Amino acid sequence: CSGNGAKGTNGGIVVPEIKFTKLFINGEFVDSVSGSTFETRDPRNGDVIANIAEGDKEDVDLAVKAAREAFDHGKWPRMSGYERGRIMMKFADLIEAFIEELAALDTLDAGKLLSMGKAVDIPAAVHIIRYYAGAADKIHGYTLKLSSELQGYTLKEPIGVVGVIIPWNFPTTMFFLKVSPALAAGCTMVVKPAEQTPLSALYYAHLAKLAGVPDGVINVVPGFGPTAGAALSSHMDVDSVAFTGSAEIGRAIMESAAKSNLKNVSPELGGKSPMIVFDDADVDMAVSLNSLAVFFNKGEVCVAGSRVYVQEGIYDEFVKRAVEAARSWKVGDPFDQSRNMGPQVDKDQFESVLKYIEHGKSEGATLLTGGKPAADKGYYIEPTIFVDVTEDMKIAQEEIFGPVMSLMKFKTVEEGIDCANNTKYGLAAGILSQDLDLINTVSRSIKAGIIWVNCYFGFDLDCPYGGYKMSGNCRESGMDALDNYLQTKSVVMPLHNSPW
Ligand code: TXE
Repeated sequence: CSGNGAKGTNGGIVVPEIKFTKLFINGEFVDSVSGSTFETRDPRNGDVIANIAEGDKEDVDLAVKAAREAFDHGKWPRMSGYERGRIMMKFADLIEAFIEELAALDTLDAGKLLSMGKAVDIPAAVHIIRYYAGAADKIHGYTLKLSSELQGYTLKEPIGVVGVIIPWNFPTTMFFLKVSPALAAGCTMVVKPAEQTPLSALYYAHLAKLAGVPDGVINVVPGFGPTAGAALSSHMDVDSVAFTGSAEIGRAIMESAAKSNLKNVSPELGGKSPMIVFDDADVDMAVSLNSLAVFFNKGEVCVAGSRVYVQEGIYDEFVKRAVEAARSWKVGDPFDQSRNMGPQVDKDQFESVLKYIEHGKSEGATLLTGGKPAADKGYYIEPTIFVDVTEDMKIAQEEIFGPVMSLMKFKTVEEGIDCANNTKYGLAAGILSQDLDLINTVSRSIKAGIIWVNCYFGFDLDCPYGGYKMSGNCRESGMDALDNYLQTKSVVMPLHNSPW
């Protein structure tokens, strides 16, 4: 096999061949029971890329049956952690071999920059699998001394069949942040990729099989949320759902879980993360970090630092420089290495972002730059900055998930902290200052799962990450993520051979 699955060129741009369009159930690519398909579209122009088999309840039933069988009677949960880890390492090697093609698939399907896919997304996926492959043989319980009459130990057992429901903004990273710890724990799974971005997940199913992951362990059922997704979250034979997406759907999934078999749900939800820039911050650094925090991946990032609070002493200077920085982004074809911002993922998202921009204007915020589509066709939007934003405006409170920054001024440290916490979300926050006392005070006062000080997107796989408040209640990344896929069993016995 070669890693180059190029289909052809399009104005010098190499687009990948689409090899996998069917559901992947029990180790085979199959049509959906109904025979239905849905279109996945190219956000650069709205053209159809491929017709994908559309999974529905019957297909989810078949996939869950395969995953149940693989969990209850198959090799995967029973083999040693070391063996699971070896197969996972091979899976990672295969992904590395196909990096060009895999990065191009996410570019085509999600409008993500090809250069970032090759440099960050796909290498990160490889790293994630290898990290959890290394953890697979280090999952263990502990001994319990208990009372003078009893002793015991705990076992960490895989939670069972996992429903993995993922979004479209990081189709590859989201897949592996959930699938890798689930594999290491010994779980089996049914993955429902987002309807906007099914292509790479199907490719990963194929590579998993090549690597030796037994049939039934990873099943992939593309389809829509209210049908395939809802069938998974309400399924009586699914033991847990790992979900990343909106808070609204997170709530619906938790309701389905509660109304069916009370399955565990690990939700990673939306955000409206603040960046607080204090008077003593290095303005050059603050402006460039802030621009990256909001506009990276065209703002389709759950931890995007979209609410920017700047202390009054540097506010005017900051605003001027932030506008220059916003205008320096090169919006255009994500396959083109000279561009650094691609299109929004689809028409719905494009229209939703433009609607938020209209809300901002009608609610009285001042548009300083951007605010319009950036091309005649495709879903490109100009990097946009609003000032004169008040706390009660929609653009200050709701997750826009697009390249839109709200800039606000504050006076005192207390005011900065109060504003930053004035949100239903609590995923991330950024603090820019040189004063260690101030940094320590503020980082302990912000209600968010990760605080970045004088940096942003400082992700390291070993660092757990997740939400406070309505941003969710689980942790991904790091060893903590394994807890989402394990349960603890206590085994207790008498210390002496005395009757109990
Ligand atoms: O998300 P959904 P959408 C936020 C972001 C964005 C908004 C809407 O603000 O603008 O959500 O995006 C599946 N039962 N985030 O509509 O609907 C769906 O098929 C089970 C934040 O795309 O939450 C997809 O696979 N599943 C975010 C996944 O849920 C259902 C990432 C996410 O879709 C379902 C994405 C149902 N009833 C959007 N309905 C983040 N936290 O990173 C939908 N789904």
